[in-house]
Amino acid sequence: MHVNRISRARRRGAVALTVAALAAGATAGAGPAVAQPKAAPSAAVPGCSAAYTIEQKLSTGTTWRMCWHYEREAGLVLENISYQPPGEAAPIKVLADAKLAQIHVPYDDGKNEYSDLTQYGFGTGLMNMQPGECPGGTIKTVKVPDAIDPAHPNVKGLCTTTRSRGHAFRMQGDSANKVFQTQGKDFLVYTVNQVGWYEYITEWRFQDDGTINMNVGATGSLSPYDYDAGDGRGWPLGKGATAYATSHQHDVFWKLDFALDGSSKGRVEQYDSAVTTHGANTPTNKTTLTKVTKELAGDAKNMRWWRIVSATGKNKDNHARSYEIVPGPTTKYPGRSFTQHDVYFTQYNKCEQFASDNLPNCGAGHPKQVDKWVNGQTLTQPVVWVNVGFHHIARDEDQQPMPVHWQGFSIAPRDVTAMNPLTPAALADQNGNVNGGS
Ligand SMILES: [Cu+2]
Repeated sequence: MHVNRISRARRRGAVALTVAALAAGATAGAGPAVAQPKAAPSAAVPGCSAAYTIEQKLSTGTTWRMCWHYEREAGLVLENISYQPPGEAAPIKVLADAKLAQIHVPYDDGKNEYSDLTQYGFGTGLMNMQPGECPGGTIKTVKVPDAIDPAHPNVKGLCTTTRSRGHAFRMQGDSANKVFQTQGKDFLVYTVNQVGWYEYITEWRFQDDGTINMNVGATGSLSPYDYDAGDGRGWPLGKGATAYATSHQHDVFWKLDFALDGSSKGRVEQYDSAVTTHGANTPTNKTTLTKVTKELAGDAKNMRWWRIVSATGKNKDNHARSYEIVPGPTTKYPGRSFTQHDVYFTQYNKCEQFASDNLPNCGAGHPKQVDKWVNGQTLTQPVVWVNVGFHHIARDEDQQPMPVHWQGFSIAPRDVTAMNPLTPAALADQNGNVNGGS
């Protein structure tokens, strides 16, 4: 997947044609993409001008607001992200800063290991998008620092659009004729970045119920330079068994700086549940809280989860607002110490920007990777790093183009609002123990 720039430049024309052809095909099936006029961004997002404001009110009544900017290595950065569901008078701030923190790609044969963000031009490889790849949305122009093509630093590369996601909820009332149901809507923000032969889709999906999904999808092409016929560390592609695409791993890291209710001083909590088979009648389950007061390298486990709790904000039920980390499917790579854990909570340090191969000069002796930053500091301003791995053993279907393979995770609101943020008016009094049903 990684080649020198000359080969890559030679390849770029062909890739562009392929994308154009795909976009045309998709458009024929789904109808032409229509750019919807958007209301001018309000001044509700502090910290950015109108050009760097993203604001979307979904048809279900929830508004997401944020600022964006673009960095040379990390690519798209989202800041001051807030969520305002129906019934909330003001936006609720969720995140101060959210971005990718590394894509680490070690090959199974031990010959190559890449840091795509910090060494292989992820950020500078921002791709122009065709209208058909941002259906119903708008594509913003991004000025790319040190663009690969210096004559064209302005890339139409940031799509914002909306999508239906099926049922947000369903509940039958007094009779089959009275059904409360809502079809959920998502707000999407995404870019496509080329690294060598691969193209990474970085997608941020903001649901109308407050959930945020972060995913990276790898597509494009397998690298023709990473075929190896003989060492047993690949999978045969093409006719017979002569060309073996070398197996490899994609470890994607995200960095999230929470700022629930505007305060970066959140608390981290870990919950574990233990099931016993020795209950009086049935198995019992006991959930215990462990306060994470010091930096932690955390491992996902059955019946374990974490949340970030607001230091200041409460919902209308007088419960502290929080966001829960919902892990995605992952294949953890044991080969490097920074990939050996699923989540890291570190005390905020402006200099710590990348989960591995950290670029800023943080002073002599300051480690370059996230696992080494976990060294016992008290967590008063936690930064959350999430590692999601995918072991890619290529298959015949990966040619050509390679179907998108996704990896990612979510954060979900826990007690951010006092009830379901999309509760119909007729059910608005059903909070707590609803005696007698509805
Ligand atoms: Cu791959």
